[in-house]
Amino acid sequence: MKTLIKNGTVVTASDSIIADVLIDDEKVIALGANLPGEGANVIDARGKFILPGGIDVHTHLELVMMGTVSSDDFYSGHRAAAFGGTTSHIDFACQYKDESLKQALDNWHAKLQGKPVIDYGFHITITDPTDAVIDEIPNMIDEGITTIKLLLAYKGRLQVDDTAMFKIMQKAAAHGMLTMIHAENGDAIQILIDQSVAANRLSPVDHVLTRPHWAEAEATLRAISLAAMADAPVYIVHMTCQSSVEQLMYARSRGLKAMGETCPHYLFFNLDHLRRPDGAKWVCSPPFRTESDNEFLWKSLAQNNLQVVGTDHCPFFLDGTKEIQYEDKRIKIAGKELGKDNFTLIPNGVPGIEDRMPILWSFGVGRGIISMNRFVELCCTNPAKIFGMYPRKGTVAVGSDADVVIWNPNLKKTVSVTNTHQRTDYNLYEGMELIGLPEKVFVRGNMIVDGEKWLGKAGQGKFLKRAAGAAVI
Ligand code: DUC
Ligand code: ZN
Ligand code: ZN
Repeated sequence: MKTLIKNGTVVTASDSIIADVLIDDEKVIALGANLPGEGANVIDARGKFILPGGIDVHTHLELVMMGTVSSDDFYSGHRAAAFGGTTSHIDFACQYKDESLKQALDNWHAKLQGKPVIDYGFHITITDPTDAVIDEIPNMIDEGITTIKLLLAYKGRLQVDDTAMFKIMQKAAAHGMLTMIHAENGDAIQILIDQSVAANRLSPVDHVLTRPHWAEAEATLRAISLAAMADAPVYIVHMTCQSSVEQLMYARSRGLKAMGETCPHYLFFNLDHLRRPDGAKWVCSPPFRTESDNEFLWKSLAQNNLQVVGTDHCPFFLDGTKEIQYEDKRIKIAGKELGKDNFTLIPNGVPGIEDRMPILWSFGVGRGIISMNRFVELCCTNPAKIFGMYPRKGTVAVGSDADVVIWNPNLKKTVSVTNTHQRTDYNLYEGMELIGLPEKVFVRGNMIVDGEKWLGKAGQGKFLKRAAGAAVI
């Protein structure tokens, strides 16, 4: 089956050119002027942009945590992603105590049975780093897993120590794998949490106050320094503030193989949001900082001091005692109300898999902070390059998978939980005005979103085996 998209402007990380795009089956087979349309479904994209499908390298779908589960599963999360222009994502297969990496991976593959609509991969999160587990790391490459995630926070649950971090970075680097770090000092944070609880300071804003930006700055520099000693590439996930990004800038100015990601919510919100009556909405880790940090992150994206925008999509209902309607089902999942009297019990995480590209387009490209090409680089191309999927994913080029978004720069929407598709009961960006939205979305040549129409089918998404030895940007 052929599709010809005519007269649009193809936007890649480096160029914007008016060209037709010819798709045959799953691939882009030609780009150019006046391509022949015989036998093809022809779509006129005049006045619109043709972008590579977005890649979100940081998501947590149906993640069991804090007495509940993140409320988007591998079907609803994919549906929401697609409506926002994202056609691939990488989730985290988490190895828990006494499990092998292979067992963890099998558990995550099993969760997806019959559900995926967009393409997906996994990072492996190591939380029980025994010697046997560290020896198992290279085997992951045959499974298509080339990235390892470590958390330096969540003491007693997920946190690993410096011995493990260093050994894992060495092992990963020796096999061309990338180590990703959740950088917060979990030891200091746990003391601050204990002190806050003992003093009866239990409200949502205390979540922020017990996780200071210094905890992030310290852990960022520590991770980068160990990576330097291990001669390993390192990627710091969800960076929130000037003090940690400055550590990354220092490392990069010294030629270290260090890269960083931020998420859209860290560009907009600050600790005052946690003081609101619905403050639990905004509880995620690392937490929101200040308006000055928001501005610093925007600048960092523009100046390539950060390389990727992911989402850390990990939604929870604000009031999980009430059902919502999702497609043809009534859904009720315990959420943030679990911590209504104690911030330490509020499930950490916010939605964003659908919001990422529309929000970044309207407030980044729309305000002239980043160009369209930089937008593509941050949301599509750099993720594909850093995570071993380029040029199959992350660009519009002959031979690439036909993951394509027809982006209409004139479409407008006021964001609301009622006109977005993430399976939860609120949207962080409620009321914000967007100009420029995805109109048609293709995954490997199949149109899965057409305006408001959902054409995706559970099961059509494919597992992405990723390559080791990927680029350091
Ligand atoms: N932070 C969150 O807010 N949720 C999931 C995991 C994480 O690190
Ligand atoms: Zn994290
Ligand atoms: Zn995360």
